[in-house]
Amino acid sequence: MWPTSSHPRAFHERRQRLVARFPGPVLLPAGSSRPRNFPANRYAFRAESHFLYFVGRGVEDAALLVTDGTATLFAPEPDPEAAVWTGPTPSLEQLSEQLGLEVRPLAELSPPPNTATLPPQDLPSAFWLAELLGRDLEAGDGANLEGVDAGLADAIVDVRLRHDAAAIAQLEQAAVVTVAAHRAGMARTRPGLREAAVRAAMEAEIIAQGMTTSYGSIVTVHGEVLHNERHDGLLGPGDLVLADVGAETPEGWAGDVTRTWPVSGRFLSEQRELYELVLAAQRAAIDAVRPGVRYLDVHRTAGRVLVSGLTELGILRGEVEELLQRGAGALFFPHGIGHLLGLDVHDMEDLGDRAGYAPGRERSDRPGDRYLRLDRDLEPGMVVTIEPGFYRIERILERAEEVGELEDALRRDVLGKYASVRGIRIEDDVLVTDGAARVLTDALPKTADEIEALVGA
Ligand SMILES: [Mn+2]
Repeated sequence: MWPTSSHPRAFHERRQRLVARFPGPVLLPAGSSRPRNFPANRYAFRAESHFLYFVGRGVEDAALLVTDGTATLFAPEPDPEAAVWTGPTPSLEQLSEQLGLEVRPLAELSPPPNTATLPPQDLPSAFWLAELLGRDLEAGDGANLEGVDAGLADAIVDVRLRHDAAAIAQLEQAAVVTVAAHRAGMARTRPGLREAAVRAAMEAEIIAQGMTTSYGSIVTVHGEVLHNERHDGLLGPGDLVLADVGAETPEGWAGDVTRTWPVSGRFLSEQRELYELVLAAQRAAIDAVRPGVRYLDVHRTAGRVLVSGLTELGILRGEVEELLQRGAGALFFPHGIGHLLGLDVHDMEDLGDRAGYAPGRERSDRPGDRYLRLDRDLEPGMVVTIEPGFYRIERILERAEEVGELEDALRRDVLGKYASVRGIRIEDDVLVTDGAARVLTDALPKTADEIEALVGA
């Protein structure tokens, strides 16, 4: 699938929705590309998500000003010299036509007093913005906003929280390519390869279809390292590969999917038992995704299935509700059930918990719950990930201060039989509708039998 763009009308409507909630003035910077090691060698430019949401295209060093209900894009004039190196860039008139938006030279930008903004992620843009607005701004400090900026952040969260039709179409495109990447990864897998070869097969699919990855790919036989960034491990015949890989559309919308599969193409029986338990937890959590349901309860639904299953397997002993009360689930599932998904893989996490947590709700300090990135009542149009896991994490299981009084509930002899499992996670992208949830990444199989048929095939 070669990605298609949203109609300019979608961005006009988004700007109107912002103006209705926050009269302005508002200035949203696109940001700058960041140098790798010297100024001319740069990472690929990826615009600030808030800018992309209202403009639709990353225009480097540009800024969107919305004042008196009117939006104007201020953009650098194309440098004729740069055309030699980077090819022709559209004139400001052409840009205006393509975006359906008034475009003026950046040099003319003069924001009115008390203009609200959101801190960009890169340092030079933050300096530029601070000077332009005559006040302090720190790059990436969106979690600590005050005054007019906090009002703008709340308005933007309210606009971006529920996705419009154009956004859902983008997320669907990201999902199609993400699914293709996972199929390619499963097909490429065989014993003796390095993790990097599987990662390459997955990312090749994403690049070949005109997209980029939406975050650093996790492709590892050490799934117990939750955000493993290494790809140098060898695939052993008895290993499970955990791949958490997502595609991003040119408009910036993310896919975020995890699958876990056996290198040999056949799950060992203990691997299959735990795989099916994680899958049952995932399905129960997806079934719980309905409008009005509190996301914390979706998280707890998955935890209940996991703990109940672990008592049936004999890994935990005790009464399920009591084990849950005591936090036993977090021994093997220490992270949250998922997060918001949109332009950011953790959507609007640049604004801290302002997006993920409903007003009046705060992070719990309980093990497991404390890493939950979202605790709102679900509403139609929200897209969330559902990603329970089971991990044998030495750092947790081998430390008395982590296990604590749960030692009596933990049957280490039984757990020892599951040594062939280091980490299992199953993740899909789920749209909240008026009724049952719609799984955007449903085309990617996840039963143990289906997965076996795809590996090495
Ligand atoms: Mn995720």
